[in-house]
Amino acid sequence: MALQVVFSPSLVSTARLASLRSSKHPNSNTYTVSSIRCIATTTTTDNTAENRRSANYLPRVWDYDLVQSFDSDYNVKTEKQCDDQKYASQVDKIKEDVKCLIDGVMEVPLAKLELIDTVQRLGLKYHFEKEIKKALDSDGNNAWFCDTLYATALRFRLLRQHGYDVPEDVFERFMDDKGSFKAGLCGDVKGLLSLYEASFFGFEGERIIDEAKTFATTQLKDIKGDTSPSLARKVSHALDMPLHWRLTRVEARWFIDTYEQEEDMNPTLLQLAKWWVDLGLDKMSFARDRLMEHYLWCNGIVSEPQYGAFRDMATKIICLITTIDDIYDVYGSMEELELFTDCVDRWDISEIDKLPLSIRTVLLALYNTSNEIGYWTLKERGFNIIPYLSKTWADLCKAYFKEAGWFHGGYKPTLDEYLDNAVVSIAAPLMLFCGYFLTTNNITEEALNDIDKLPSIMRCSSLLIRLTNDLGTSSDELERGDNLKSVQCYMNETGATEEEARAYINGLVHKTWKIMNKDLLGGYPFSEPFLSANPNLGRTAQCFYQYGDGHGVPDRWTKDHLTALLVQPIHFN
Ligand code: 0FV
Ligand code: MN
Ligand code: MN
Ligand code: MN
Ligand code: MN
Repeated sequence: MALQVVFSPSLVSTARLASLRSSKHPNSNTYTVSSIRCIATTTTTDNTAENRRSANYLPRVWDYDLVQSFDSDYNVKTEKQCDDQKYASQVDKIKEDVKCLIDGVMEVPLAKLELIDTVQRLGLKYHFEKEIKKALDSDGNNAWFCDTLYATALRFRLLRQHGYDVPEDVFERFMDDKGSFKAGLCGDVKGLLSLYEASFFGFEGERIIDEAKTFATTQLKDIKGDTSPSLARKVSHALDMPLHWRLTRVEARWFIDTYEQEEDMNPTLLQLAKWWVDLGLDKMSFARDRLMEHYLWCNGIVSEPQYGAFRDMATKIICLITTIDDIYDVYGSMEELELFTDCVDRWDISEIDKLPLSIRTVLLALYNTSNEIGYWTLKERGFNIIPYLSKTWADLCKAYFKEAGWFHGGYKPTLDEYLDNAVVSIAAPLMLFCGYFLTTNNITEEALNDIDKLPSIMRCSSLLIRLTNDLGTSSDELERGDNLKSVQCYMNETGATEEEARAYINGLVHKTWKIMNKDLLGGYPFSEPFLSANPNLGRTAQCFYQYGDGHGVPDRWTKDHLTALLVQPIHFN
């Protein structure tokens, strides 16, 4: 059915519009929003804000200045008149931590040598002279005989650098009878690089060290086999000029950049914090400001190091999702939501001035950010994803709009009717779709068409987040005014108590896992990491919502997870 709604916002009240819609269309499945055209004659303005509801969400718990201070951008912060004292005490704390590490007992002595090397390369040796000397003094000689080439050469280099007269024969056991380095070392790129840097600490007349330099240089110039991009970068940098010959400060600047590219470092997060603050949506008081939590979602969905591009861009998408969800659930009037939905559906920003400033800003952020991601995909993957991305956004907004209509019209759907829409309104299809095109080199129309139909594996994944979200968030949502969620739909439909309804929804979680377990056995034209993104999204949701709303209420277990994973990460490699 095509419905033409022509209204003047100043004349038709939100309530009347809502009741008009719900009385004519008790079953919202019978119309599509795309057929509605709003012709507004006046601009709605922020002045109507007096009537707006608020979700009273808590502010963010993460200080974005602090997140950005993980970067070396100290100057920017002084410009911003940030509190120097705060940074000074942070630096003192970090210095103390590093001193304790260098001073303390480490299970693996090699780890201490690596720490010393890192500190020096970062240009921070002068802070820790005493601790470094003490550590090297007590570094036992017995380790020489059990270590790898990498460790031996690293130890040799550090000791010689600090004035210890280590004999060159520590390398003898890596050589054959003829006095050449063993051929078996040729594939050990890390060891060769370490030997190369060590060989520049030779003395006159040291034959083994001369041989080490020739051998390592020759082998490194001709690396074969798999080398990670960051190791390859280090090799070419070393061949260009050995560490021992480089200016410390210049070297430190280079090393910071390289160190940031290491798999366990987080340049993505620094950039994201800059992006989010620049975008300004963190200032929208009605919406949740949850950058770090959104980044955690993306880490849960695809965690392999090489998919940073997914985590970067999908974090931006979830930031938008959450802000827009709050507009539909709490902030916007029905007529604004209708216009918003229509603009997204037409992927056309020519009418945005009819929206109040705050909502207009969010719409433009959605449009620009999505087009930027589309541009990246075109450039990197040779595929124009924008038509698919805009359709997926439109599907989401239509699902949001349907729920808003239910709420404002007082309509109570059955559980099935609710869930058909709610698997879309939880935004999992959009996130999973991003999980496909941001991790796949050969994007195919076949896969995109399958994804658009929400195949069982994606539906299960979406259902897991929807059900666990409803279990964790619906009490607060209903209190602040929102459509019935699965627990309440079931109660309304069956007369069950809340406790019974929760038990039933929990049973659905178990059932959904069983279906997905089967789906994971195969039959889809999808590959990794997209395949695993589906159960991973369910797992992430269960982590966020295990004890309540770990997304909307960010200061409890979610904060602990973020601290453990991002602020104090354990290195797995
Ligand atoms: C949920 O909030 C929320 F913020 C989501 C779904 C963002 C993260 C989403 C994905 C990783 C897909 P809320 O409980 O307000 O959502 P509903 O749909 O219940 O309004
Ligand atoms: Mn919501
Ligand atoms: Mn919602
Ligand atoms: Mn809602
Ligand atoms: Mn919810």
